[in-house]
Amino acid sequence: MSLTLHYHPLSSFCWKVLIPLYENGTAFEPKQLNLQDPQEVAAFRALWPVGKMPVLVDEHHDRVLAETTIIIEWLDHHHRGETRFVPEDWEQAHEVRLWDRIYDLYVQHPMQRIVFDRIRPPEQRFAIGVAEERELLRRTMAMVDAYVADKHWATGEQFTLADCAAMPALFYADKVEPFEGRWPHALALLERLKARPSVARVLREAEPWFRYFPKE
Ligand SMILES: N[C@@H](CCC(=O)N[C@@H](CS)C(=O)NCC(=O)O)C(=O)O
Repeated sequence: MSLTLHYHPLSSFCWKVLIPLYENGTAFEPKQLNLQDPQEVAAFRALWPVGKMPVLVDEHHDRVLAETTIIIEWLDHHHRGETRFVPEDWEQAHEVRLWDRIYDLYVQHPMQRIVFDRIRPPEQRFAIGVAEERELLRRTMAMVDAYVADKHWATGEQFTLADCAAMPALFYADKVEPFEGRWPHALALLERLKARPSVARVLREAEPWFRYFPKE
């Protein structure tokens, strides 16, 4: 098979790439990574030294692709399907790319740091850092909520790259800073995203792993 995705079903950034693959029914081989296995980690790092999931190997084009946004742009160009993830219109594409960055950098990243702190031994936890990440996450969520108030998908009428970024970001952000009663429009967008078949499939496949999500 031409495409192989190195991933884990619980990983939020892996969801971001699974969504567009499922959206267009793109054929690929899923290779689940076991980060507890040093040999697997070494093999994965030989592929992509940064060591962040997911990584897509495109044999046909002889390319190893990392970084979710770059992977989705690649799929949109080389493995095009009915759903397009980057609009043809330059202004719209610019807006989509902005919100893709906002969801990754200011929703997912603070959320990840808050969650990762939970799995550290208590003496190595970083309370001030976590408080700062929460503050950033809350400020960003207030901005997201106001922006999506009049939108169906993350940036408007078209389901795009920004939605692929929004879904995992909002799903896990809601777990660490519950949206209910604070950010109703973001919550409504999250519910619409969860109902989309490609997203529902990602969530179904992640379900058996949810018990490993570190709660407070
Ligand atoms: N900027 C990267 C972020 C990817 C990322 O943070 N992946 C996490 C999983 S959600 C990861 O690989 N964590 C394992 C590690 O850091 O060792 C992207 O967009 O692909």
